[in-house]
Amino acid sequence: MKTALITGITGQDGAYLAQLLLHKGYKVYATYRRSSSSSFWRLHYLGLIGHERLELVEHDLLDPGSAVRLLEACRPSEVYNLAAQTFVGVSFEQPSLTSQVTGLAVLNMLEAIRIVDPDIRFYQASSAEMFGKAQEVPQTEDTPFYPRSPYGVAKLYAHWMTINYRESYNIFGGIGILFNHESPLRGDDFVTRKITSGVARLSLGDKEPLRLGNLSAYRDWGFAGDYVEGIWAILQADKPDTFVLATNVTTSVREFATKSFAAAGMGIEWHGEGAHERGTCAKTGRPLVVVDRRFYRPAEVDFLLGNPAKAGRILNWRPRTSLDDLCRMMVAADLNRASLSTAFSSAASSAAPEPERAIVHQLS
Ligand code: NDP
Ligand code: GDR
Repeated sequence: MKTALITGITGQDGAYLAQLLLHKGYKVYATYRRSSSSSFWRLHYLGLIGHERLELVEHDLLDPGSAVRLLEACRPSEVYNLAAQTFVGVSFEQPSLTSQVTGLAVLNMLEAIRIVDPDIRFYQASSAEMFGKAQEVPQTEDTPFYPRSPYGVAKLYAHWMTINYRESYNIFGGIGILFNHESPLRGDDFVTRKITSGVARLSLGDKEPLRLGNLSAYRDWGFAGDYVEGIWAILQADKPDTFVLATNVTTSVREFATKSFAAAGMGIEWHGEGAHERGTCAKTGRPLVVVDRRFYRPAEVDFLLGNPAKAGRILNWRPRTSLDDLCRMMVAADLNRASLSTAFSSAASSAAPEPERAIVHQLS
């Protein structure tokens, strides 16, 4: 039985990847960090809590020694390094923390692999944010980098460090440069989920319009469930290499919102420009979206479009979910949640949530 270690199990990709690896028969160790309110809602959503081959272990990226102990205890053949400070906007407010968690911590894991077992295959979650002010369209594995946020800079450090360990110590460092990928399990501060949960709320009668930042940014959005298959394939390749995973379709935030409202049966009309732009209901004229400058970033990544041809050729990986299907899937999930929570609060139920920590194992 193959053994994998996933860092960042409480995140979107960690949950989908754990599901995939368990389905493939792996024993999976998956890390989460200690906090007063650790949430495994994504694992609950996918029905993975209590799986006999899934073991949850505490690990904080900022403690270098614990990476060595983690590998000694789990003895994985593959490490998928997904944990990071992933919010680009937050990285402007917490640049130093982001540099440590998203950048330097990757070096800690690479060093731990070099010390404990250099045959471990290592996956680094690089990001399209490294292209930033994109130097060519579409972006490929050969496009020069120009990061525009502390997050992008930290990811670039980790990216080059992984290549450096590949070349210096022959460590199998597989890298995916992933473009934005979304799902019903996406964190609700990211723009897609913020939009689909707002659409659900507004379509159920809430009056408060959705407040968004830059509507004119373009992103290449795919479905996270497709992307974790590519992540796995990167570590099964004959040699360690770097791959872009993307859909080769780019869409503005405004258009994503239009599609999402349409998925809930609502038409939206756009008026004005820039910070004065707003979206109103095509039928009633009530405000649905307003622009709020608080969500603008000090430096923006205006346009991302990835070419995944290399992944198609070498890994036989292709995205399968269209953006329209993704929008429909996310809106349907958020409508379901919103209706459930309305029903739940109107029943005034005070049922205590399941004590999640009880099912967590500690490594001895
Ligand atoms: P999420 O934000 O959903 O998950 C991030 C994970 O990292 C969470 O489990 C979080 O734990 C954990 N984490 C954060 N800080 C620490 C820390 N100090 N110690 C231990 N764990 C920590 O991210 P995604 O699943 O979307 O992304 C997975 C990876 O892929 C990330 O590295 C991201 O940068 C990268 N990526 C993602 C893309 C996307 O579109 N989703 C695109 C390109 C790259 P907690 O729940 O406790 O906060
Ligand atoms: P991104 O995703 O920064 O691309 O990083 P995000 O969804 O946060 O932003 C996408 C674009 O939407 C614009 N935007 C808003 N963004 C947020 N979060 N909230 C808003 O209200 C809003 N209004 C407009 C942003 O300015 C931006 O242009 C994601 C993360 O998953 C990273 O970890 C990952 O590396 C990259 O994708 C690829």
